[in-house]
Amino acid sequence: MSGKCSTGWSVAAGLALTVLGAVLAPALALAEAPHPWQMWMQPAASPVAERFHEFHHFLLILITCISVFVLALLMYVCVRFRASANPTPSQTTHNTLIEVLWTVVPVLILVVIAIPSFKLMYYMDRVPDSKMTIKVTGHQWYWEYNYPDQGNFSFNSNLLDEKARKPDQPRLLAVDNPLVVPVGTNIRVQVAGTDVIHSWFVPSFGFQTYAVVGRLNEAWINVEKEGTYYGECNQICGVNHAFMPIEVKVVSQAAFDKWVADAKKKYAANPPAEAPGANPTQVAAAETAPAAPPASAGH
Ligand SMILES: [Cu+2]
Repeated sequence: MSGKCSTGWSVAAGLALTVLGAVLAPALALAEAPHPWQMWMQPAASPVAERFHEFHHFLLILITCISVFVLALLMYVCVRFRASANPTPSQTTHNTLIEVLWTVVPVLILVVIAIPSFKLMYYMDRVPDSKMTIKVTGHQWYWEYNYPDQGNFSFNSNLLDEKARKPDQPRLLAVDNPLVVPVGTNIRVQVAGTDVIHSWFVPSFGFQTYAVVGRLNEAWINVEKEGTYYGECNQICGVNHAFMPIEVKVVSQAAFDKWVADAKKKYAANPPAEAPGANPTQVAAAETAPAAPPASAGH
């Protein structure tokens, strides 16, 4: 299968999937959350997610071609060489040309897959010219968000109580304090954990990074459209694993600046409760600034 052909097909398939998605998802304009009977993936909202989708379509075409080819070969052999049509079977045991081909061709296919795969892996790993950093900390069972570049304030983000939920807020996805980020900005997202392994997963951002105790994992987002995006912890982390959703509000820079001014006051007056065990925010601060005073023992 030539590269040109596969690119053409993956573009065509991508278009077909997009049209199908648009037909199936009329309720939520460019849905940022999963919805009933959804097929395919949530629409891409970041450059990384767009590349994920392209790579997925390319692989889907490739594996479909391989499966159809193998199925056709099998069917041909079953029919052409069945006992009644071929009473005296061939005694051939070796064919050098075919053996070389069935070794070399799969290797070449793997190389064709590996090159864009590695390119994508490095692309999602390297934060291009980040304008700000957000620190995400997984707790049993909620997320803590920290804004080191905006005065280092932090807050906890918990599943919204059913009684507090408004009709337009999705059940089990809406939270009390969503993460707020500016639109169209390269944002470095650092992810850590305090108790067990969690995973910060927002499908439309193409972002899924493990929150591991004692480690600081990193990836980046640049959300192209304002809106509310939802995700979930996707590493089984205990009894309330299903109840630590992620809500991200993507707003204009001006709205973000205003939100930061308000949030600084709101969360300074009411800082997040200290989780049992090490607080990785303090660990990270101590690592970057060795002269920092030791963390105070209480509030
Ligand atoms: Cu979790």
